[in-house]
This record gives sequence, structure tokens and C-alpha cells, in this order.
Amino acid sequence: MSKQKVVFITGATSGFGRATARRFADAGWALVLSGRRYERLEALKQELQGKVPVHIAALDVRDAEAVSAMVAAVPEAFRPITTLVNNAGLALAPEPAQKVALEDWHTMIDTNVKGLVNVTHALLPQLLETGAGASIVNLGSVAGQWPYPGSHVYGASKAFVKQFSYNLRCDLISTGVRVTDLAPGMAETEFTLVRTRGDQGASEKLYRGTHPLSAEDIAEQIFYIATLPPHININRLEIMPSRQAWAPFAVDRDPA
Ligand code: NDP
Ligand code: 8X3
Repeated sequence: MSKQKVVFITGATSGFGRATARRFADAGWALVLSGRRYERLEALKQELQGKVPVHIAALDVRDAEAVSAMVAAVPEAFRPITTLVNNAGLALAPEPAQKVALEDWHTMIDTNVKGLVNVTHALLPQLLETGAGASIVNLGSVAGQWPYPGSHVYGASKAFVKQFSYNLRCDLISTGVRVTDLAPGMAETEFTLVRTRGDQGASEKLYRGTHPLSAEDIAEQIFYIATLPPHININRLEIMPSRQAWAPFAVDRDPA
């Protein structure tokens, strides 16, 4: 019998992370699920543990010591990890850079950059143990490639995710561990609710009248990336809804 495959997902309490847990469970993978909202992890465990083994742990990825303790406490039955989905992340403060509180910039860097690095560092030994067929899927964004107003540190943090993913590939080339920067465009999750600090109206308005990506669309891509034959590495996968594209350059003009 082939060895049980295990996926480790950060930010499994909502959006992409939760949909990814469900997608991998459908395929029989064991799940290690983390996020800060423990009650949501418990609910997901209740939902999925009839299908596959599920280990949950409350985790704030910004806390490097907590990350390393949580990884050390993963039960033997869930080791080594086959696939790491570095999904935990957020955008804050959609207003222009000059109006944003420094604390919001720090929170995005601490979560999207340092948090992702904390988890990657803690799990690399297990991924190396898995070797051929292991994957790290990092959630980047179109914002890491394309500038737009109000993206400031969020987009910059996702540009870090892209370059870190590429650079990891260089070091891991002979290990069998694959790395992908998965860069979605507009997807309807709790993302905009978080970005607008709980403005349900703003969130609904953004997605209304168009056809955004769903969490399940992205989960399907993550599953695809992680289950390709071991000799294939998707370096970067950028995905937009068909009804999203770029806009013209902005030009500042003198008043007429
Ligand atoms: P959601 O807000 O629905 O989910 C975000 C997840 O991240 C939650 O499970 C949340 O869990 C977790 N999270 C946030 N901060 C922390 C933290 N400090 N420690 C641990 N977990 C944390 O958004 P999405 O599912 O849309 O976003 C998932 C990822 O995809 C993010 O990295 C986001 O930047 C990226 N992305 C999203 C796009 C979109 O349009 N939706 C497009 C491109 C990329 P909890 O609060 O319980 O800790
Ligand atoms: C989230 C997608 O377009 O808001 O990363 O930057 S977008």
C-alpha cells in the first residue's frame, strides 16, 4: 500500500484554506489544519474526520516560536508532510499609502512575509524527508506582479512570496521538493471583509455584478499542482476570473 499523503494548510479556517482542506480530504489525504480561530478548525475537523485523519492546531503564523512548537507537536501519524500550503495571509487598509497606519503595514509584513517564512523554515526538514513529489504551494497574488492603487505593502508582500518561491526552487533543485507561487486575482472569500475591517457592504459591492473566482476554484488548482507527476514543477500560476483584466496607466493632468 502506498504511504498516506499529508497536506499541511495554514489559514484553514476560511476561504482558500478551508476549501483546500475539503478538496484534499475528498482525495483521501490526511490533513494538518491551522489558523487562529480554533472553533472553526474544530468544526472542519468534525466535518472531515469521517473521511480522513485530521489534526488541528490553533496557530498564529507570526509567532515563530509557536510555529516551531506546533510543527514539533504534529503526531507521528501525520509525518512527514507531503505538501505545504502556505495560505495564511491578509490585506489591510485599501486606502492610499499616505493614509495607512504603520501598524497595518507591519501586520501584513509579519503575516504574509514573516509568517510564511516561519512555517516554511519549520517544515522544510519534513518536506526534504518526503523528497520526490513533495510540494510547497505559496499563495501569492496578482498584486505581487501588477501594481494598483491601495495595494502598497500588500502587493509588495506578495512580490516577496513570488521571489522567495523562485529562490527556494534554486536551492531545492536536487531534493525533489517543488515550489509554486500561486497567484490568484479576484476571489470571493472573507478577504475583502478583512481588508475593509468588517465592511460587509463593501465586500458584497466588490463581487456584485461580476463572476469572481471561488475558493473552490483555487483549491482545485492547489490540488492539481500538488498531484502532478514528481518531475513537473509549476513555477508560477496566475489566475484571474475571465471578467477581470488590467486597466490603462493612470496619468496625472493639470486642470483644464
Ligand atoms: P480569507 O480571509 O477567507 O482567509 C484567510 C485565512 O488566513 C484565514 O483562515 C485566516 O485564519 C488566516 N490568517 C490570517 N492571519 C493569520 C495569522 N496571523 N496566523 C494564521 N492564520 C492567519 O482570505 P482568502 O482565503 O482569500 O486568502 C487566503 C490567501 O490567499 C491569503 O494569503 C491572500 O492574500 C491570498 N489571496 C487572496 C485572494 C482573494 O481575492 N481572495 C487573491 C489572491 C491571493 P484566522 O483568522 O482564523 O487566523
Ligand atoms: C488579492 C487579489 O486583486 O485584491 O490578492 O490584489 S487583489
